[in-house]
Amino acid sequence: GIQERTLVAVKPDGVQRRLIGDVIKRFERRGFKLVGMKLLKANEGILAEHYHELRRKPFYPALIHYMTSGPVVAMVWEGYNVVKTSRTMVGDTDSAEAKPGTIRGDFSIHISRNIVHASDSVETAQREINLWFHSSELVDWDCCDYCNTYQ
Ligand code: YYY
Ligand code: MG
Repeated sequence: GIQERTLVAVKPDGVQRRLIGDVIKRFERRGFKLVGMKLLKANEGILAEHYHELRRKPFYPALIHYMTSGPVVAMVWEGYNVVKTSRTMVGDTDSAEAKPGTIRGDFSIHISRNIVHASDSVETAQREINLWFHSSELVDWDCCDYCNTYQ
C-alpha cells in the first residue's frame, strides 16, 4: 500500500562527506514522503540490535566501529513499495558492484563505506523503525500533491 514505510540512514561516512542532502533529495524527488528524521550518534546498543543478524560475521567489529565513529541521519520514508524501491535506489551492498545511478554507485567505492542504509524487507523495516524511532517522533501529515504521485 501507499502507507508502507522503511528506515533509511545516512551513515557516518555520508554525513562526513556532506551527502545528507543528496540522499534526501533522491527520496523526495522520487515521490516518497518523509515521516521521521533525526541526527544522532548511535550507541553500540542500538547498533547491536540493528545488525543482530551479522553479529558473527568477520567484518562485524569493524562495522560497529565505523557506525559509531560519527553521527548518522536516521529517516523514515513512506510510500508505495518504498522498501523494495529504496533498496534499488541505494544499490548493491558492495559499492564496487553498485550500478551508476544508485546512491552507492554514484557516491562510494568500497563495501565498508557505503554511505547509506535501507531496510531489506517490510518486516525488517518495521523492526528497524521501532528500534530507531519512538512512535511520537513519526509525523502524520498529508502531501498536498498526492494526486500527482498516485491515482
Ligand atoms: O543491507 P546492506 O547494508 O546492503 O548489507 P548487509 O548485508 O545488511 O550488511 C550491512 C553492512 O555491513 C553493509 O552495508 C556494509 C557492511 N558489510 C561489510 O563491511 N562487509 C561485508 N562483506 C558485508 C557487509
Ligand atoms: Mg542489511
